[in-house]
Amino acid sequence: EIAKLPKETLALWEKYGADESDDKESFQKSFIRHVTTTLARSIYNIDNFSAYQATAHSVRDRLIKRWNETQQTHTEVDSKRVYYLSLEFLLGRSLDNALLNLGLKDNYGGGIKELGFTMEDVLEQEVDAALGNGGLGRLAACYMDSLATMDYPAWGYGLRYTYGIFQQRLKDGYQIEFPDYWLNFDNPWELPRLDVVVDVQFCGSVNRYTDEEGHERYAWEGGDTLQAIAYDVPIPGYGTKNCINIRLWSSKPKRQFDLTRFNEGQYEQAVYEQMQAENITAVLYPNDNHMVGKELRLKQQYFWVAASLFDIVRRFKKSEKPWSNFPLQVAIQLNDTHPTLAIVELQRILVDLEGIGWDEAWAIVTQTFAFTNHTILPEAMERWPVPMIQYLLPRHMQIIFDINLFFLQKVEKAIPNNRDLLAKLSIIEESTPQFVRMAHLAIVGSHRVNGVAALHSELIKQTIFKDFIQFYGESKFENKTNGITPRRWLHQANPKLSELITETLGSKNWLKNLDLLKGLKSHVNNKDFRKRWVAAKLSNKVRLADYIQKATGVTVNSNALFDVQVKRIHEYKRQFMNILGVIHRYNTLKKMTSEERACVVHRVVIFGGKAAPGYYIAKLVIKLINSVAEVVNNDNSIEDSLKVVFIPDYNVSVAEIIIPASDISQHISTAGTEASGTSNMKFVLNGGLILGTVDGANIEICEEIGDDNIFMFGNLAHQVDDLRHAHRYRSVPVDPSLQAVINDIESGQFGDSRIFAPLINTLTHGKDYYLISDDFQSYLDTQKLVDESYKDQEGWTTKSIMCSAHMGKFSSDRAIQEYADQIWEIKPVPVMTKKHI
Ligand code: NTF
Repeated sequence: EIAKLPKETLALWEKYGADESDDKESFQKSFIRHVTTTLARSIYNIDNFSAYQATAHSVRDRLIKRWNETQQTHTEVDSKRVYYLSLEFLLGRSLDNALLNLGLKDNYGGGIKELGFTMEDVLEQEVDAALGNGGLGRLAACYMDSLATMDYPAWGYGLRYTYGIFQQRLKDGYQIEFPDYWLNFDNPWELPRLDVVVDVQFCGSVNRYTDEEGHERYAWEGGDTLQAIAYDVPIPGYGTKNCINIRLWSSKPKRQFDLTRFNEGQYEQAVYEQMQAENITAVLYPNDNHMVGKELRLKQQYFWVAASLFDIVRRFKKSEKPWSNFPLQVAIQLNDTHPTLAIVELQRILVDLEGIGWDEAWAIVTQTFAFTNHTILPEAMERWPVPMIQYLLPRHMQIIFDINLFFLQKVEKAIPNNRDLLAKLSIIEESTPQFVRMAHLAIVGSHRVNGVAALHSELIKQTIFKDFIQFYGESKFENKTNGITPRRWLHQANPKLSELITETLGSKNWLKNLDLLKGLKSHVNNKDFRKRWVAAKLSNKVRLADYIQKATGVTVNSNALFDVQVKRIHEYKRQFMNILGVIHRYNTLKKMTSEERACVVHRVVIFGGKAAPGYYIAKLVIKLINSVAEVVNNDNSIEDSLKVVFIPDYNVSVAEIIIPASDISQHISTAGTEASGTSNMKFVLNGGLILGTVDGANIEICEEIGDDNIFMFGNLAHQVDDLRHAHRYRSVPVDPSLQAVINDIESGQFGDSRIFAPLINTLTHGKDYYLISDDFQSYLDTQKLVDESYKDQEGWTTKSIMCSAHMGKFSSDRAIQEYADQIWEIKPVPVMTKKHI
């Protein structure tokens, strides 16, 4: 239609649509324009927050340009796209990241200074976008950064929660939760697409009919209809024009008012229904590695999946290609089982709405989807009661039964007369009521299944998915070791070290090719380089010490060894073992003479992380940490040799301060329980050492950096079952040091011991499911080794440098490259710079 416009009109678009430039003066102009027009303020009433908003809007203008050009290019080229379906995107702050990825930081930093602000203060104003719990959500965010940076045609799909992960505060050492109303002020990082609206149906009934060609068909009719509204979040790549999109759906009632009800005087009822509709995307479920079977959560999942698939199918249909081309144009990645209903929804669209035969439709579906598993913990496996699905999604439940029937028929044919196997493989768990096993549905409906670290990918084949190997063989199951984006987790979070690396290697290329870090090895003996390496770490520690002072009131010495464990609080992650070890250390220090104490390495033990609000034992661990901290930090007799802090409200922004400042970080999950871990990668990339178990990605990190540069301990995954079995025959822990620590707690050394009884109980009476007792001595011994190594500061510096230098593998660019080549079969599409018409 553009062709029909008069020449003069086209000329105007071209003239005024030119890029706003990225120089300092252009920024200052746009800053002042946003202050006076967007914010309706003036030089007389502008504070740091308004300065943040004006800067953000100026960046947003430039992001939108790139975003538009990217989408236009993708539409024109129309090559295969990947859609990353994730119920969580833990993006954190956007301004600094956008400034760095767009290459605007220096000009904007200088520009804002002249306008009377500092970039640091301005950046501090932004609230985190915290639409995720932990590793799974942050992984999705890192993957979007890599997809954008590597020019892949990719979209993310998620939900726009009104409340992200709760804010954590501490009261008397206990966690209390506060709602995270992050949209309180305007959010410059989203583009509301009030025109992109999708109807989503719930409940109703299924009616059978015969179509004109005499085929039996099913129609899903009646029930309630809600609307999904799109909000687009631009994700800029680093050093490229490419800027991809995360589309987040928000729920709205279909009509503003139910007019009949309104007229009948049922005003309250009409408003109530409106509220019900808005409820769906109101809040992120705050559980990590744990399933809670709430109906509202299932509604969230379907609402999100239905809107996203409608959008994907609509985009595909525009190209007017035949349906058989769908898997050649579309790859859909399922981030855990949360979006598994997408498999059923696509089959429904193809069979019920498009009239495609079942088998042909199913071939399209299975070639389109791939599934990532992120946990083997049994309590995290999603299972939904059949009656609940039947009520909310009656047609989907029928389709699930059919998928299962045809699948089990194939199994029976391939492996006859094995009823036991059929029961184990079935998508339906034959309990009362019946349950749908979402992981089974995800495996059956995908062409590829992957775990997130080498050990984890092996373990899923030997445990939870073992029976599927019998039918499919091994080739459907593979490994894609997780990765992290070096842009946020080194360049942005650790500017001093980033600068040193760039200077030393002679270019910034390492930011797009992390393997280049190995070039640091030849500088490891260079005095000046080492000095600057140590100085960068120290300045990061000073920055963290300041933060700790502000957040907790505790003063810590930046020259002490910083020992960090920050992650969600969970029994399998064993923060409990860490604090038990701290008690052991404290009581050892107390028994020493002043002279003996003068020789020990001073430590600051730093904890951070949220416990799910309903996870009683995890919350008690937080209380114990704080009770121990209270006693230790106020005991002058140990002369500053030990400090313990719990940093409240751990989130992405806090992680950016903590991670670069760590000397040693703890990744001490019971072997075989942590699928991968990704913060382990972030610490080592920043020159921090690891104290860890032989679990998840720790193993691969050890392979890369060498076992001289990591402290590993504890029992191995293959020993866990036997050890657990052995527990049944004992009433107290086997380890004497552990028993001594338990006695200390029970003596009341850290306050009323009755509070901690339920926690101590998890270790005794044949339980200790996470093997704290079995690993305790090995843990203490290895801690001693850490102290000894730290005394040799030169040796430590060498380890620190070697750690960073060998971390190339753990770039999310490497992970995304593997997914793109081996699962999605997509190619980069560089953005064509367009005229503005
Ligand atoms: C988490 N899983 C795992 O617990 C981590 O080990 C892993 O690094 C991340 O996924 C990312 O792969 C989950 O959060 C969930 F939901 F699967 F339990």
